[in-house]
Amino acid sequence: MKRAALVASAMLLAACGTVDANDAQRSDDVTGNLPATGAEATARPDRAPVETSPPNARGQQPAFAGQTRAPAAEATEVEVTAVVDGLASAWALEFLPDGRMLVTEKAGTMRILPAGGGRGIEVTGVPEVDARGQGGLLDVALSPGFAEDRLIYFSFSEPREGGNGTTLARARLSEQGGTVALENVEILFRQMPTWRSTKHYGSRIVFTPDDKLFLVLGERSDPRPRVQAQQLDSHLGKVIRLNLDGTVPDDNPFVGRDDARPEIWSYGHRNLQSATLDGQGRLWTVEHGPRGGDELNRPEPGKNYGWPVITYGIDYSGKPIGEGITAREGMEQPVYYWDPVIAPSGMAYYDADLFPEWRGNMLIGGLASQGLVRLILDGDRVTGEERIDLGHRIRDVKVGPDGAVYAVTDRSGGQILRVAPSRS
Ligand SMILES: [Ca+2]
Ligand SMILES: [Ca+2]
Repeated sequence: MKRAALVASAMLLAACGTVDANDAQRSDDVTGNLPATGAEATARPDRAPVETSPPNARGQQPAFAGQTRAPAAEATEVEVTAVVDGLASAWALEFLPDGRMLVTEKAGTMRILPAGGGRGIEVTGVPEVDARGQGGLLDVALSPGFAEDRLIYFSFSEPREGGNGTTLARARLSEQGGTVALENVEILFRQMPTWRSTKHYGSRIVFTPDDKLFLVLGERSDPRPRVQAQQLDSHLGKVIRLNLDGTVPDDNPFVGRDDARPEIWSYGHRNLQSATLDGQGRLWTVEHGPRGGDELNRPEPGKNYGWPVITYGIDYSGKPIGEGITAREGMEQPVYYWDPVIAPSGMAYYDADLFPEWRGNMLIGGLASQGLVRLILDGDRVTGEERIDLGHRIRDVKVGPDGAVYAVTDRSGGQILRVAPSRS
């Protein structure tokens, strides 16, 4: 019997700079059959969950089996290489069609990085951002027609009269003679109301195959704006759906209602910082919950995801959130939740060839959890979870053109880590 357990050793072959060695080895004790290829093959229902710490919220029960602490997935042996370093609190990563990387940094810079490393070229013309607290230059995404239109979409904490707010813009990425500039910067959407806060801006931008976009947003955190996550006349704590030019699609769920903002797709969210489409083109999100309440959802039009009326976990003060309830009629349950939290960042749906056993899985960056969270899905249920320790707070996750997974580390001296199957 071949030992199925593989050691998740992160072999750090730094192409530039150094990476903290991660010599923590995970042992596991399973001696079952080796799986065939395929996403379902690494789900191991016989296993204990990866999370072994006690939950923050004692006494809360999941609404259904498998809603939290799914069985540990088959561990993956990976090799981690730092391909870029020296970034300053990078927030988002996208690959350009030629393989270079487009990166945002929180303080308000955007860079194009050569695939081989180095700090690359700074993009000029980025609007002013409010980089205090959790704010700054946030997500970036390439237009679906980028090869022809050279448009990029980006979100940022916009300084405004009376406060700030998350704003979505697009611009043409104009490159000539070794310089790159944003031209024709167009504001497409402003989250309203403007608020005085430095927290919970969201955000991620996701394009759909039918030429729409989702922008996922936070609820600005404080008790006063927080309740607006339940209000349809506010953009706080919402998933927003727009046409590519920023106008409102006719088939959005609240179009035509006087008491609702028409951009809203779903509501009752806390601070959404992860979003991606699955293989069927459906939106999935992960939001930062309270202490012990991070959650995975598949937001559907017009539905209420509960915050702050229902939630798992407790307030960071240790008190219950609201009435301390986890379920209510008319409010959606998360597909999955984490207590303790992972502190999610970017996420990616894996459909490449380099990790055949990961196809159909969700990969979520973790700030507090300092690595990748890999979720195995069976239909719309989570059946397995793996933690891939990268030893750093992870701010964004992308699947590269080579099928490797690229993870962006947070804070100064930030790196882009390439995660590939171990060659051993
Ligand atoms: Ca992005
Ligand atoms: Ca919820």
